[in-house]
Amino acid sequence: MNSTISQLAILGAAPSFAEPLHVGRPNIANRERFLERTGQMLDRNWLTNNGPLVQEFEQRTAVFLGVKHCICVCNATIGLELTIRALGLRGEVIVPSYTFIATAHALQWQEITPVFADIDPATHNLDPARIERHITPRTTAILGTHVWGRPCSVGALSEIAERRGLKLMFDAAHAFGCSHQGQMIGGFGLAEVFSFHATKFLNSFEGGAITTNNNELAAKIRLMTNFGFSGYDNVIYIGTNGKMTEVSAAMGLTNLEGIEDLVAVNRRNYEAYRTGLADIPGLALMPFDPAERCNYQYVVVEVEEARAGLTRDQLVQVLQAENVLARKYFWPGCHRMEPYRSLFPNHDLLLPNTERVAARIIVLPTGQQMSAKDISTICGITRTACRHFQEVRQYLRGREATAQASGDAHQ
Ligand code: T4K
Repeated sequence: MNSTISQLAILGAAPSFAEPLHVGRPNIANRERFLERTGQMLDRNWLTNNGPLVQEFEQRTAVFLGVKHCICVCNATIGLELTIRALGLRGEVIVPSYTFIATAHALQWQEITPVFADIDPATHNLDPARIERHITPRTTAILGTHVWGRPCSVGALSEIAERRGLKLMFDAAHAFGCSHQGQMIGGFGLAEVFSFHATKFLNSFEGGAITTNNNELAAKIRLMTNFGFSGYDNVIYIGTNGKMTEVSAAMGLTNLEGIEDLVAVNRRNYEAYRTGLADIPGLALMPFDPAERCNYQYVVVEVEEARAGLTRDQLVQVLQAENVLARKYFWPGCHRMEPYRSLFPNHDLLLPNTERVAARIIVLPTGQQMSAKDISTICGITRTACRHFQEVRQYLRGREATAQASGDAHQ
């Protein structure tokens, strides 16, 4: 759908959408099945602590991913913390800054220093060529994030880890249902950690899973998830409460059963965006490898100001005025947030690609909430705003000047 400049909400028209369109609206595959499972759970009166639904979810997830072990947890942040501790990581760990803050915090929380390495601007994942310069005698591991569900350069990272005597694990929070060279993400490195947060491709309200092919590690993590208990009255490790509840597993299982439908919806939306944005100069929709399995959960657009006419931030303002709550993940990068900004004040100099990508990315709404018409409207707004970029820029500059003047007047 094409709109005209007079229809842009940023210039005073009514917003195109009466209700906000969010990035991260939860997907629910089959409400009736979920309620049925929840009813059975209440009848059993078994609500948490390794109940039958958690056990079933773990088994079916392990089969789906082709891994030996799956341990469900209450969220991926705790999952990362548990895995980091179970692997005995210390000192420094190399991570991307272009990731959600939880990746870095899971280390810092345990007084391990996250050392931020730059990304490959084409993949948004750790660039293997930029890792070795950060290795010091204190480095114990590499922690890669499969950003947007696109796999890290697993082979190259494994080679570096092996040659330099480092451990390798992955934050796979975005990557449930995605593959790398035909193998499902979940079995790479020593362990991988998925998020089943409400906003994720497969949600269990809050939740996550640690997957590994290592028997010893799995056994250790399983005990640590339950305070370190080994049977009644016997604690053998420091542990925490990382357990998933039964109601979360009921949602997770139901969504796992409906996973092909969830992918189909996301894929349909992704293709609609691809068609709708194709002819807008300066906007590049991030591609997925058609040879791999992919969950299409993130619709990621890179904005090149010189060709689009608008900056990423200006385009976000245009969309938000229309009630399209586009997001700037992962702006401004972990290294520009506390405590890392204070710990490493000049780290931006080492992360030129992170800085550049973080300043150019917009994530658009997808999932079951979106219709083809909604997406066509969003693409129409975007095209109109870019076509009339001079008027939009002028208006935004005027608005900023007014805000500045009224701020000054109040001082
Ligand atoms: N590693 C990576 C790479 C991650 O991306 C994440 C989480 C983690 C680790 C840690 O996983 P968990 O510990 O969370 O399992 C959101 C999510 O809270 C977070 O899980 C996610 N990454 C991150 C990318 O996005 P926010 O602060 O942007 O969330 P928020 O509250 O703004 O929600 C996003 C949008 O979703 C909102 O506009 C409203 C909508 N929404 C949200 C919820 C929760 C709904 O419509 N319904 C809902 O129930 O972090």
